Amino acid sequence: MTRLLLSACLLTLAACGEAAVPTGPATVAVADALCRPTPNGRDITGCYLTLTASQADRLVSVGSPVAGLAQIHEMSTENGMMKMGELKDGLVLPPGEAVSLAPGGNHIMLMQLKQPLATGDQVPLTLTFEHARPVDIRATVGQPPAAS
Ligand SMILES: [Cu+2]
Repeated sequence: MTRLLLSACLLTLAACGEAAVPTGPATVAVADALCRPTPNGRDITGCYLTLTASQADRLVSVGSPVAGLAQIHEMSTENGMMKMGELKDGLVLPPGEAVSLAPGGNHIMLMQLKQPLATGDQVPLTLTFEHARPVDIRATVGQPPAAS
């Protein structure tokens, strides 16, 4: 009897847990947006930031007026070589969990840059999500802290 009661309580708890998921408008908080200065003569650079979605969401695309093309990239290892490629289905954002795009991992790739990016510049980025409204941010240009 005790065991039965206990499992009934656990079931109720699980149900309560699910009901506690916020049902308000989907939002995504963006922090620590940073783009690397462009290497000499290159028209390509990487940007990093941290995304926290209020509900399960997905970063589907990125745009910037300073770049002809912006993609969400992932890093992978192939035959011992680091490679990067586009995340064609976007980047999954679990609810309430901070997802970092950081050196050595996922990043935003800006290509066909219309001007060089120097330390201290601001880069406007528009992030588009599956559920949340698009977010406009300004990333600061600078060197990311060395990966630990
Ligand atoms: Cu890349």
